[in-house]
Amino acid sequence: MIKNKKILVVGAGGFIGGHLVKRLLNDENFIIATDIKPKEYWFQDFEKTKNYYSMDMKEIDNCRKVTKNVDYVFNMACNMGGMGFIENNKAECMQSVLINTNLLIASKENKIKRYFFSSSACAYNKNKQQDVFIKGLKEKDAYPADPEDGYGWEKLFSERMCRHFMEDYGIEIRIARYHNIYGPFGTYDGGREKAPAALCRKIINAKKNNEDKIDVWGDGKQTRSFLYIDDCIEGTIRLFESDYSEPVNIGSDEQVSINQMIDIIENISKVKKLKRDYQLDKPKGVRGRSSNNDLVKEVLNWSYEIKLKDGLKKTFDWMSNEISKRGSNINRFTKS
Ligand code: GDC
Repeated sequence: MIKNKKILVVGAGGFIGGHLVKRLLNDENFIIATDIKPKEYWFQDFEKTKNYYSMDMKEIDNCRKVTKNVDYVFNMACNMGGMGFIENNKAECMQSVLINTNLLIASKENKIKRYFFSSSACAYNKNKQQDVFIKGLKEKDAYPADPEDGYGWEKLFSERMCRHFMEDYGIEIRIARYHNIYGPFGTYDGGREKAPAALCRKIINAKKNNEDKIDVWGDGKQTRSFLYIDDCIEGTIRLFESDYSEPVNIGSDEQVSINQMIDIIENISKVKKLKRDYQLDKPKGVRGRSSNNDLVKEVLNWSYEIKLKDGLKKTFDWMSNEISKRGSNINRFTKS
C-alpha cells in the first residue's frame, strides 16, 4: 500500500483523478492536488486536504512549483472526453502533450522518485480494431503506430516521452492504458460524456419524460469493453507499486456491443424496450475494441472484479439521483 507519501495528483478535479485522490487520502498520504478547472467545478471535493491548486499544468513554472519536495507524481490530466469530444477537438487534445512534457521535466529537476502516466486504449493501432468483435488488444498492438487521430497520437507520443525520461534520466515510470472507465462522478452531459454515461442519461430522461425512443450513435453493433472506476483505481495503485515500467492495459475483457449495453441499462431502469434511433453521422470511433488482460494478470497477479451489469447499476443509480437533484444540463460540484 502507498502510505505516508507526499503525492502530487495532476488532474485531481477530473473523474479518475478525483477517485484516485480519495483512495490515496484514505491510505493516509499527503496530497497536493491540481486541476485547470476552478475549484467549484471539480468533480469531487475533499475536506481533508487544503492543498488544491487551480492552475494550468501546460505551464512549466506551475509544474516546477508543485513538484517541489514531492515523492510521487500521478499525471491524470488531459483535455479529453468521449467520441463526441475527441473527434471534434483534435488540436485541443494534442496540446495535452505540454502537460506531460513539462511535468516530466519538472519531475526530473525536482528528483521525483516515481511518475505515473494515464494513457488510453486510443493509443492502439486502428487497423486492429476494424471488426465488430475483436480479440482483446495486447500491449504490443500499439505498434506499428497508427492510433486514434489527435487524442491517441498524444497518448502514444507521451508514453514514449515517459520511456525516454526513464532511459536517459532514471526516473521510474508507470503507464496504464485505460479502456473506457465509467462510474459515479463521471461526466454525463455537456458533450464530453462517454457511451455508458450518455446512454444511462438518455434512458433516465426517456423514462422521466415518458418518451419511447433514444438516440444512439452509429448502428449500435460497434463493440467496446468498459471498466468500473473502483477496479480502475485498484489496478492503478497495484501497477504503481509494481516494478513494471512498460504500458499495461487497465481494462475489462467483457466485450459488448452498444446495443447489448443498452439492453443491460434498460433492464436496470425497468423501462419498456425503447426504440433506437441510430444516428450514422455521429462520431463512432473504431468498430470494435476490448482489452487483453494476460499481461496485467502476469505482472500484477490481479484482475478486475466488477461485471458490467453491476457497475452500470451503481452508475445508473448515482446518475438518477444526480439528475433528480440537479437536472441533467448543469455543471456539477459534489462533495464526496
Ligand atoms: O464515447 P465513447 O464511449 O468512446 O463511444 C463508444 C461508442 O459508443 C462509439 O462507437 C459511439 O459512437 C457509441 N455511442 C452510441 N451512442 C452516445 O450517446 C453514444 N454518446 C457517446 N459518447 N457514444 C455513443 C474512448 C475515448 C475516451 C477514452 C477511451 C479509452 O473512445 O473517447 O477518451 O480514451 O476510449 O478506451 P470510445 O470508447 O470510442
